[in-house]
Amino acid sequence: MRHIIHADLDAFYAAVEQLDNPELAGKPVLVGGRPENRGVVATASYEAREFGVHSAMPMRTAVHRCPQGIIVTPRFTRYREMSGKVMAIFRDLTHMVEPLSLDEAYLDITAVVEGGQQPLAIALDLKRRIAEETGLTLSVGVGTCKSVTKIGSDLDKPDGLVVVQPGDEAEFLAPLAVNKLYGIGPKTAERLHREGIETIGQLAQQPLEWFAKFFGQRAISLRDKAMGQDDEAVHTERAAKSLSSESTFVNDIGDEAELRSVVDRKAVDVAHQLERKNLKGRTVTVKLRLADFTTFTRQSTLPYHTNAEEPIKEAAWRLLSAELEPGRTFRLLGVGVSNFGEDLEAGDIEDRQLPLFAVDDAFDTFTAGPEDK
Ligand code: DCP
Ligand code: MG
Repeated sequence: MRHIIHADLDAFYAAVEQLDNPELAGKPVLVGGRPENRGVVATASYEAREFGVHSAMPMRTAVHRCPQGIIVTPRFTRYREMSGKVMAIFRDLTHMVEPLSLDEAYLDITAVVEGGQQPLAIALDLKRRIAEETGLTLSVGVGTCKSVTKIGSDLDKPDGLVVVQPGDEAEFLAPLAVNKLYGIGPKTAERLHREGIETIGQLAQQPLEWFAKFFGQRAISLRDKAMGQDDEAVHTERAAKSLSSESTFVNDIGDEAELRSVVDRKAVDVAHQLERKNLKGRTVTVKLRLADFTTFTRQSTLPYHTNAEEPIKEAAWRLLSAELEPGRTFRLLGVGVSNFGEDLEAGDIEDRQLPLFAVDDAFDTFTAGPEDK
């Protein structure tokens, strides 16, 4: 049996801002772009969340709901630095750490438990160390599988601690809404509601044939998750699933020719990385950050694997040029290639689209780039 912790910092960017500027402590803090620039909220302190503010909301709406909110511009370099400290504390407990983003990771603590410590004691100790050594608060879910711990860490935020005892997984999940399950987004949840399925417990009761019909290829994995029995290991080795290159600009760029030359440079850089590592990829992704900090990615899959400059340049430019609008300027631009492999006989190609930028800032963590801002 595995013992796993899912750990996630509370209101991460906002908590760092409150830590670095004690005047912000206890106040509603809105981290993100300015409302007059059509900015969005990256995160809000829990004080601000009481007013109904949340991540990804337009800053204009946030200010409307919470007029006393203090707007702070993100400082990604500082967040990466704090993330490094937090991950080092995780790795001090176990080398089996799988970071999911700057503020979130799975930890496999099986060996620590087998060494005689109780999961609850391990979790309390971890929360205490994070608080003492970084000043941040951590929410933790503890259990025997990833899906249960991920849900657990979110249930009791902020400063949360949820321990699900071995054998109690299904009972723990049963009353929760289906959309809490990783892999069930709003659209799938809506389809499930139409079938009369609201809770994870109702979902778990469905026969396997029903899962197969409803979810296709994902049937087994979602059924396991709904029953609290998923068998996913904590993946420590971040096997290179993508290579990328990005730059943050000192001055935002809107000029088409200038953007084209940046895209070309980034594409060439990625092509060289691929060549050095003897890899070829099929999926080309561009990552874009607008002047207001809105960040998004666009990807396209080529009909063949490549590490040649031209097709990567071409695909990246096609993706970017679709995003050009009069007056729109870019603060950051990245090009990535994923979906590695060799070309097989037609029909043998398994089209696995790996999420290149699964979590926005994971990209920032694993690529070197010039200073933000
Ligand atoms: N983030 C972002 N844009 C989003 C969501 C998150 O820029 N749409 C950034 C800001 C967050 C950080 O990522 O501080 C971590 O994301 P979380 O989802 O863990 O959110 P928080 O840590 O802010 O809050 P909590 O985990 O307490 O809900
Ligand atoms: Mg968090």
